[in-house]
Amino acid sequence: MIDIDPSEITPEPVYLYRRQFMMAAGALLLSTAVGACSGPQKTSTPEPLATSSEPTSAPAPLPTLLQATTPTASRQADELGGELTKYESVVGYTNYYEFSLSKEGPAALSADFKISPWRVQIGGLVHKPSVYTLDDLLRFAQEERIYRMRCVEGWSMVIPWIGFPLSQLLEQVEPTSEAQFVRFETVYAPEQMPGQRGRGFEWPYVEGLRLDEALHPLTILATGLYGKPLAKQNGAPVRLVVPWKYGFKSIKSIVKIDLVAEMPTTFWMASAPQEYGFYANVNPDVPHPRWSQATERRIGEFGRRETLLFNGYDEVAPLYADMDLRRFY
Ligand SMILES: Nc1nc2c(c(=O)[nH]1)N[C@H]1C(S)=C(S)[C@@H](COP(=O)(O)O)O[C@H]1N2
Ligand SMILES: [Mo]
Repeated sequence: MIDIDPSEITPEPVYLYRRQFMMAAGALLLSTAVGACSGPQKTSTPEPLATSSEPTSAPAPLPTLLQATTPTASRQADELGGELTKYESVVGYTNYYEFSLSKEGPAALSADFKISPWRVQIGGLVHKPSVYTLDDLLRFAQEERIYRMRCVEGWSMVIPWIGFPLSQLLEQVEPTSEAQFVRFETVYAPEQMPGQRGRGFEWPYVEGLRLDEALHPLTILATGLYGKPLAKQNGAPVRLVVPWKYGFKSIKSIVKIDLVAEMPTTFWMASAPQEYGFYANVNPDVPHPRWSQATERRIGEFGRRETLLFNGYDEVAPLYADMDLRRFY
């Protein structure tokens, strides 16, 4: 459905991680750069790899990100020149309300959170409802994406994610013609997540995208960052990343994805409808009731920077051509 070269997505070269099944060790290797001028043998085409529902005759040893990647990012900045946020900050300053309302709490409080075995159930308005294990998800070619992340609280980071386009997964389950939205759910595990035992929120955390947003090539499911598997406090083992929307849309530790006909009510819409809408596109001209969105603090920098419409990802503007962007959605 979507067949787009990574060089069309970001102006700078994108380095792809590819699975090399012919390698004896089956390790995931850092492959060649794919840039605007790369040759015809480039690696942008997703490999037609087996999914859980398809039998494989000779199962190769499954590579995993744990044995796979380099501990550093392949580049040091985003395409606008913004330096990568330090790894220590990305894993140390987090929002994960299931574990803690503080930024520093989730790292320690998630230490015993069980991320294996892990299953993501995909259903609703699809022709092929499926259950994917984490290894199934890691069969999609993993690539690095350096994205800005802008929290609605007014801070931002630049993070080198590892993951794959959500569109590839959605194409495998074949949404029906009635499907208009995608609904995502975080695991519900109150015995492991102290925040889910408290009151005031409706657990589990739920997020949603319009189907065309979900299929946009910038939208990824992330399984790692900085060349390593995701830390638990960052949403291990698999989370959404939608870089042109406020960070709360990028739901962590996903166990369920449903294609639906109606706009889903998200965790934040249910918890504070006056403060949060469904779309939540980064927009410096539309203030949140408690925070101006005109500027942001880049973690690790002094002073503030101007916030960019769509967080600087102008290519998504056509998705909203019919919407009044000054309205709070
Ligand atoms: N399940 C879940 N997902 C979540 C959150 C959360 O509390 N629970 N916080 C969101 C918010 S507000 C932000 S800004 C990002 C933060 O991602 P990071 O902590 O990995 O930087 O995760 C989002 N995803
Ligand atoms: Mo956030």
